Amino acid sequence: MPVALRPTISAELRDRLRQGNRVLVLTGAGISAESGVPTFRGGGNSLVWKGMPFDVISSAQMVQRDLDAVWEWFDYRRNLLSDVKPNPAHQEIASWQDRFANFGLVTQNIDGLHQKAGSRDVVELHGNIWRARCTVCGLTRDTGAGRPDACLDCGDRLRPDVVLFGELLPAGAFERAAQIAATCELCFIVGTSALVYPAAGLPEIAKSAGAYLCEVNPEQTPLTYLCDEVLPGKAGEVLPLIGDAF
Ligand code: BJW
Ligand code: ZN
Repeated sequence: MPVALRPTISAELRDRLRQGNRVLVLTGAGISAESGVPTFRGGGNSLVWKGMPFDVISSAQMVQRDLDAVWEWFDYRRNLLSDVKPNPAHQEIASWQDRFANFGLVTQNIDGLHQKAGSRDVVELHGNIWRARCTVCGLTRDTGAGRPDACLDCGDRLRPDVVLFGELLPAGAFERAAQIAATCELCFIVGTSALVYPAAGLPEIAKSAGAYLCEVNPEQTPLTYLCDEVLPGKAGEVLPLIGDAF
């Protein structure tokens, strides 16, 4: 039977974890994979809905063309997420906010699992599936499993408060993330294919500012070559190992 190898955390990373104050964690869909949330790309588990690839249905054009179809897609996704719980990777990261003087968590995920695990001040680059936004006045409201009807202010149509392809990120979100990246000493990149911009540019900002980059992912990504340390494996297994190393 094959023996599962645990990735080795270098002495350098251990030192940096013990001495570092300014830490950034950037997460993507892979961190929620062990909670049962499908990722977008790779792993044979990519999201396709009614024969449409996710980048077609999750696009600015589709909101213009067929908002009902977009809602149906997000109803399906909210339903998938309704019983999902944070995994040890979310929990480990939540504990880091009290271990480092300056800790920043930036996520591309819309599932809210970091907050469920206890993380505060999460920078959500791509919005949140549990919120809806008015297509006219921009007012947002929380949404549960059911679909909210109309804007409570102007009565116009709501849409999911998520960032689709071809749409701008929420005002200030990337700027906040870039500021954390530009001032961090240690940057963890967890469970992202690093294909979607501008999120994928954050580790490059951190690297240019002199940070030590560490990637946690079972697969290689376009950022792997840039990283100082690569810990191959599942986030739910590797993150707790990192937590035990300092
Ligand atoms: C595990 C694991 C385990 C598995 N443990 N790991 C520069 C160059 C080229 C294009 C652009 C550019 N700048 C902007 C663009 C356009 C576009 C873009 O980036 N396109 C590229 C794909 C080519 N970007 C945008 O449109 C953005 N807007 C923007 O830039 O505005 C300005 C603008 C406006 C108009 C025109 C042009 C520019 C917005 C991007 C919004 C992305 N939205 C989505 C959908 C959200 C809603 C929904 O959920 O439907 O966000 S797309 C999707 O991808 C989702 C994710 O947040 C995002 C990133 O995916 P992520 O998280 O990396 O997941 P995966 O599935 O790709 O990877 C999972 C990884 O986990 C893998 O590596 C696995 O190996 C790993 N893994 N199990 C650890 N257990
Ligand atoms: Zn409104």
